[in-house]
Amino acid sequence: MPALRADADEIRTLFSRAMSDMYRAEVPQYGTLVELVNDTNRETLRQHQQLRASLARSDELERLGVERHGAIRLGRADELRDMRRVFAVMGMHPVGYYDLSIACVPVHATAFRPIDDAALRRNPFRVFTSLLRLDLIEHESLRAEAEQILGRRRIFTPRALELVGTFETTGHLTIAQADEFVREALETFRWHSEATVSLEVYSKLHATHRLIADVVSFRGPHINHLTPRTLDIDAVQAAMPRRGIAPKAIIEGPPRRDCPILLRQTSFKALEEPILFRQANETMAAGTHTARFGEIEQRGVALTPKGRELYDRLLASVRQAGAAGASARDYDSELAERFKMFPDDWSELRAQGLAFFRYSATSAGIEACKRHPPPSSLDDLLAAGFLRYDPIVYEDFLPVSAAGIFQSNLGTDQQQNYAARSNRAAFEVALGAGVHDEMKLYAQAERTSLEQAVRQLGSPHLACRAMA
Ligand code: OOG
Ligand code: NI
Repeated sequence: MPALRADADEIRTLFSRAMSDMYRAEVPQYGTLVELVNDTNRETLRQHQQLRASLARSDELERLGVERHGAIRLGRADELRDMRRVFAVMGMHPVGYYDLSIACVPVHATAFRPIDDAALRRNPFRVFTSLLRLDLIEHESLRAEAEQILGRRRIFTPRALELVGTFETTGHLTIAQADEFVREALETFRWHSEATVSLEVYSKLHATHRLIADVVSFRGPHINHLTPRTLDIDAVQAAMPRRGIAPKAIIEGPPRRDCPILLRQTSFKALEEPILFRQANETMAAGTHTARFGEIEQRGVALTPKGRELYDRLLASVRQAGAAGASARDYDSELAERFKMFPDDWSELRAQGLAFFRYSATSAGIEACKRHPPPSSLDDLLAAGFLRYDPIVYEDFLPVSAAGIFQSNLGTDQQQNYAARSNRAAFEVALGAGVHDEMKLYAQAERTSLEQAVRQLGSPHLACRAMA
């Protein structure tokens, strides 16, 4: 009998569960945060039946409990390439390019995540993956030293890479191989309380940029946070102190709204953890390192390029007004004020082409269309109640927010001035592949849903006309 095959969605779910268990054991505050988020989500769903119904229609209720993202930082181009191969086994592909040099963080990044609707419904696990840019470090001898240290490490176990090879040649893993793969892959993300460098080298790297010390001084890219998805981030932010967690001052992203857009995020401060450093004379020296933190997020509707342009413009105007450096209360009210320009009504968001939606045929529509030919324009179909639309959730990240998350955990004293030097081409060469364009993915999801819905109403010709 042939061995049973594991599908990519199953492997991803196994992996994200294993990662969550590992992080919960290593960082107990993460477990507390997950409990708080689960309690809040339960309460929010109880109070908002419409939200519950909409999430149920988009198959998002099921995924809510397992949904989370993580983040890692890599040091070498070939690490990024192999990471892409490892994530491919779990059905996760690079989407988007994020240049963090704009925020004085010497990395660029992508998000590995599932890309098709069915896979996203099963488990939308994502990993924000940064690659250190040593080219942004001016100090030449330090750059050479960092390169040399990074050059010696192997972040994947030989067996993990072997199983990736099996997947690439046969197109699948058996269930037994998948279990082994998850165990082996997990090793790469584990925390190491022993550094690979001496305390002196660590301090030198740290003085240049804390992030460089974090990437260069260890055997592998420890997962630095795991983020559950909440349905009410303000409620969780307010409740954190009562459970002994101290959140950062402001929530990144758009303000609170009736119709949530994109992504709002907040985090708790990174922990100072004991580390042993390997000294030149082979003795060990005790020190600490601060890298791991907790984060929560609330996801809203994905914006079209037009909507995103408006979001970026409004956010920039708040930050230019200097509110980012002001008190949290000033920042929040300034943000809310400026975003009054952004329609906060589902039908306006749709009519103005600011956000992406998933269409579905209503049962009343299906019944009616059996008796009479349906109206042929999209607006008429909606007005007649034959079609319904629900927001398509934003599955990606936001560079300005990511910069804020990075910085709150690096300490705001570090303000190197890297000119914005986005280098997507170099990133894709390192990755060994192009990154997917998230806008195309959302547009396609919207188009497919409309085609299906219109077909369900019984007229294949309608599809082309409704979309025109
Ligand atoms: C990644 C920070 C970005 C997010 O949610 O925007 C991020 C990091 O600190 O490595 O995770
Ligand atoms: Ni994050």
